[in-house]
Amino acid sequence: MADAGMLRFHVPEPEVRPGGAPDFSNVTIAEAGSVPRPEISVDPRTIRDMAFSIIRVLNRNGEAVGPWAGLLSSDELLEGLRHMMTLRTFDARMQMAQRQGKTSFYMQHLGEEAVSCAFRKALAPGDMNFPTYRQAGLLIADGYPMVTMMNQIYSNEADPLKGRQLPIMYSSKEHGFFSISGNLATQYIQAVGWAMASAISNDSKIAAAWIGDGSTAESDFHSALVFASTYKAPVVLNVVNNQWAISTFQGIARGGSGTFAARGLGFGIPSLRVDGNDYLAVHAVAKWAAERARGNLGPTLVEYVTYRAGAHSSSDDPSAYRPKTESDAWPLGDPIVRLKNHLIGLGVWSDERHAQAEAEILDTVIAAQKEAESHGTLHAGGKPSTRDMFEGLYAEMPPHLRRQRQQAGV
Ligand SMILES: Cc1ncc(C[n+]2csc(CCOP(=O)(O)OP(=O)(O)O)c2C)c(N)n1
Ligand SMILES: [Mg+2]
Repeated sequence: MADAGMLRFHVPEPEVRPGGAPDFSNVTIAEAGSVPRPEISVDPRTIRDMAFSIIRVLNRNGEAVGPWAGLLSSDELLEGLRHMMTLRTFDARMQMAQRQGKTSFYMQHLGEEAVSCAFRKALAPGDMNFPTYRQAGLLIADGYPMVTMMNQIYSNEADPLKGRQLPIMYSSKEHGFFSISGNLATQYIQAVGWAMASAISNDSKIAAAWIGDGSTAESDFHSALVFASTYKAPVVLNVVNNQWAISTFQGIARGGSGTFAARGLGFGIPSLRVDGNDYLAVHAVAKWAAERARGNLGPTLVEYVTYRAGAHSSSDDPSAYRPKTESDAWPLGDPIVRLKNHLIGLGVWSDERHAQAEAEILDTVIAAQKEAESHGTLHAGGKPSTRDMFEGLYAEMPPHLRRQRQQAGV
């Protein structure tokens, strides 16, 4: 019974703090293959329970089971494995480069590689992602050159963005990767607006919005859902729940809604949760949502349940706010290990081939790094020219900028 009288302020607390034993007993995980796969034209009111379950394809034995399985050939899965391994190796090298002072900043994807790598494969050419800083797999899986990514990280003379963006904030229209903005949640309103424009102009391209668990607390997230829902915008609304927003646990932004997917229900948006560490499940759900968008059926909200195994960024030390062994206790495992085991089970992969692929990928990443470093790093070698700072923004440069350029003597 509620007690009247003195009010108490409620602040959600994580299950454990540093020094405690990791505890994920509150994470309820559906058995692989147990969640049905509805038709894309399903009435959203009949699938509300999907916002509280987790769609999974790979079971504990590494087998692909259930109605969401069977979409990808073994060659496509081998390619997916290579993309995730490449992203992980790229991250490790760039994290090291940051420690060596070759760049000021880096952000890793450790443990979350399946989300962006598998999602990319559900899109068509011309579709547009509005990503955050933790979806570089969208570029890797689309064949964007790693050297170009590194040039951007080093802000060197070959940086396509000419040193004007924070390292890792890439941009590539050709690869459907809208310029990353550090202002989180802006991606949601922009993606929905872009999708609405695509529909208004009777185009066939769809948009994908990206946000982390913590950033769903921003009002942009909620405004975007209003527009997406009202105008049935052709957009996939992705929420990457990696359990943490820097040092803030996901319970703060989630509040009382139970899950992040459940946020979509009040808007009548079909809302699904998926095992974000299961390459096959991520791809299958992304495909389902993309088909709905392309078929004029409107938006879908997808929550990827995953875990940020690494630090938030090169400026962060997670041991200050969570147990050191928490990532080992994460019940959904590691996305690379799980796909590797699945492929071994299919008889198309082996531990030996995996080790060989790791070595080959490392060679490729190091070769790309050497090439990028020949164009300069943060403190050494070539830099973008000061003149570049004034270019590329206005078709006709306004007088005040012309004056500033003159003052700079460029
Ligand atoms: C609008 C806005 N507020 C605050 C920040 C500072 N900030 C940068 S990352 C971050 C945490 C975001 O967490 P989450 O959305 O869960 O994404 P994740 O880093 O876990 O991928 C915050 C608060 C920001 N970049 N933009
Ligand atoms: Mg997060």
